[in-house]
Amino acid sequence: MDYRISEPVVGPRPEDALPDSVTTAVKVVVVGGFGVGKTTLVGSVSEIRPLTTEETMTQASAGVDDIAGIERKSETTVAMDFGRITLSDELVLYVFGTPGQQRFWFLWDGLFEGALGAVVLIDARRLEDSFDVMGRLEERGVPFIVAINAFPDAPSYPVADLRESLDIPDAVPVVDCDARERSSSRDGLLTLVRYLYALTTTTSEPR
Ligand SMILES: Nc1nc2c(ncn2[C@@H]2O[C@H](COP(=O)(O)OP(=O)(O)O)[C@@H](O)[C@H]2O)c(=O)[nH]1
Ligand SMILES: [Mg+2]
Repeated sequence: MDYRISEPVVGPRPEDALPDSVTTAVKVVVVGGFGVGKTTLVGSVSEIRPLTTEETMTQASAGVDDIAGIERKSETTVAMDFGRITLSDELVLYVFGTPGQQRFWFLWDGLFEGALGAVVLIDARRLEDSFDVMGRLEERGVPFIVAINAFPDAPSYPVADLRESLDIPDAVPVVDCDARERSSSRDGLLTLVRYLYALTTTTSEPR
């Protein structure tokens, strides 16, 4: 067979290089139920082309992934999303998105290794999906903030009610977010970073 190299091998793009000033890299995870907007958030916020492993939903997940209310979604993330955002001259965040469905929990061990914290992304139309995710983060001792993703027909609960129904500790920040907006997604990540920083500088327990 005749093999020819038709394209030069493409190396990293110059814009993907980290500035020399960066001294700290922090790994964080975006986690949440099916279709809450994890891939959207990582994609909107990432300054490098995000890595996303999406696979068309098959019959295998029919009835397992509940698509009531999100009928147009035909893809679900099988493994993870990955992106990067430079928050200051010195600080870069590596953002991993991972599914919250219980059948993907086997991925969590590797993915959370070295992660300083998590954003729990929530669709207010399906609050119940986030219980398991937050419970599991608490078990693992991973600090997290909660971001309510803005879906047009989602009920808008007062934050106090959300805290109560989801049993979110007072110290844990709860923010609104539009995962499609870079600045909003960035604000969500900044909230997490500030919270993590506050945890390291206070003596009190986070919950
Ligand atoms: N209206 C609205 N739609 C969103 C938002 N974030 C995500 N979506 C849509 O919701 C669907 C599921 O998002 P996706 O990021 O794939 O969810 P994932 O399963 O958590 O990765 C997609 O069709 C997105 O376009 C948001 O903030 N607002
Ligand atoms: Mg996804």
